[in-house]
Amino acid sequence: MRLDVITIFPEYLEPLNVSLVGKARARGQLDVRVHDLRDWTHDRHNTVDDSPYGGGPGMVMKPEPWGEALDAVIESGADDARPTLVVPTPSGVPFTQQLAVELSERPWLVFTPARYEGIDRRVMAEYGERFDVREVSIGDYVLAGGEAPVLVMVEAIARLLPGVLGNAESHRDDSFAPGAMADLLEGPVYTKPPEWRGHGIPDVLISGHHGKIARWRRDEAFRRTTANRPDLIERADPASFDKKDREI
Ligand code: 6GU
Repeated sequence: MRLDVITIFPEYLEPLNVSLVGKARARGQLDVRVHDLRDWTHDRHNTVDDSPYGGGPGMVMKPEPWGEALDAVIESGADDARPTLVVPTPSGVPFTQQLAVELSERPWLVFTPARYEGIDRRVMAEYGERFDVREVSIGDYVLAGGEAPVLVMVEAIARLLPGVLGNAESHRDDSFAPGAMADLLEGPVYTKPPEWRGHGIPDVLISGHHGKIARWRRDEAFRRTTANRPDLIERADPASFDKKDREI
């Protein structure tokens, strides 16, 4: 998969050299290219923003540098290659595991993290005529720019690519993954030592009884979801819960 990021803070994307994403790049599973938007400005001050039409606080990112940057990045691909444009904005659709899966199946993503009050609307209109443009938010809070959301989205997407996670089964029980535990958050986990600062581990986990362990994990997942995300229980298909869940 190819990923391009166009930003006025290329150094903000340095974490893409680390850990899972960094290793995927080193192995050639991910081709990540970070570009400085100011490379496509032509004035002495490398201006990327201006005051909003209609007045109001803050500044708006000018369309011309984004147009030149996007044209150059898109032209650097194969003749008929069409990237999906991912535009981080608190006004976008929610970034969910489902959207991460969908984006992980695309061959080429171009991220356009903005600062200030966002990018002149005409940029999305122009590229929306020829490409799939997705405006995406990572949650109901406002950040100073889209760079941190790009790090979040790239990590969620990269770990879904074939061969990137060491153990393909690691996806299986993810909170929000489809399957038997769909609609439930993951429950607690334990490792050695068996006693730490006076805290033991649940006996069932060393019982060797796989059926009882599965039931315990499901009960814990149900308990945690009820406590932390009652909205997920409300929204779930009632048929996905069995009689024992309801006893919790
Ligand atoms: Cl994608 N951008 C900004 N600036 N703030 C956000 C966001 C994105 N998602 C949630 N808050």
